[in-house]
Amino acid sequence: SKFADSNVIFVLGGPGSGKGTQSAFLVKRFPEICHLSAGDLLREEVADKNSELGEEISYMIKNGLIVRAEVTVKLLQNAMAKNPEKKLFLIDGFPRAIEQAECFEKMVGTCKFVLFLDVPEDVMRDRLLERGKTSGRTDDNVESIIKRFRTYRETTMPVIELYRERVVTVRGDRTPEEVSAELEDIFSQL
Ligand code: UP5
Ligand code: MG
Repeated sequence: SKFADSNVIFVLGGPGSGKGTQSAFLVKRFPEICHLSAGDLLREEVADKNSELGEEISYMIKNGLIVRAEVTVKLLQNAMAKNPEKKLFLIDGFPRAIEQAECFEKMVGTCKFVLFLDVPEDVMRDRLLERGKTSGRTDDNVESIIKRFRTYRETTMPVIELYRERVVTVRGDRTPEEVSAELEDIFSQL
C-alpha cells in the first residue's frame, strides 16, 4: 500500500459534507473498521448529566467553536481503547485545528491518511437546514451554521494544508451512493 503504517484515518470535510453518512457506509461494508465521530463523543458528554464538561461543550457546539484539544483527544483515546479488536479507526470530524492534530500525534500517533470530502458551502448549508427540521441538533440553524462555516474555513482548512501529502480528496456533492462507490474502491485497495 502507498499509505503510511497507522491504524487511524481522519475523515474531514465541512459541516454537512457527509462525514457521518459515508463513515456509516464504510463500517457496514468493512466490519473491521471502527467509526468514531468526535462530534458524537462530545454530544454524549453534553447528554451525560454526570459530566463536568457538559456546559462548556454545549456552548462551544452551539457557537461552532472548537473544544479544547485535550478534551476531545481523551474522549477519542477512551473510545479507541474500548475497541481493541478493530483494525482501523475512522476518526470523523477531527482534527479540525492544527493544535488538535499536534495533540493527537503526541498522545496517540499519526494517521494513515486524511479522507477529505469536498462539498461547496451552499450545498452543505442546504443539507444542514433540511436536517435541522428534525435533527434536534443545537447547531443546525442559520446562526450556528454561519459560525461553523467560519471556523471551518479559518481553522480546519489549515489542517488539510498541513497534511496535504496525505490527503485523499473525494467529491462529496454527488448522491450518497456515488460517493460510497468511490470510497469502496479506495478502501478495497488498503
Ligand atoms: N447528506 C449526506 N450526504 C449526502 C449526499 N451525498 N447528498 C445529499 N444529502 C446528503 O450529513 C449531513 C446531512 O446531509 C444529513 O442530513 C445527510 O443525510 C445529508 P452528515 O453525514 O451528517 O454530514 P457530516 O459531515 O457528518 O455533518 P455534521 O453536521 O456532523 O458535521 P460537523 O463537522 O459540523 O459536525 P461534528 O459533529 O463533526 O461537530 C459538531 C461540533 O462539535 C463542531 O462544530 C464543534 O463545535 C464540536 N467539535 C469540537 O469542538 N471538536 C472536535 O474535534 C469535533 C467537533
Ligand atoms: Mg457528523
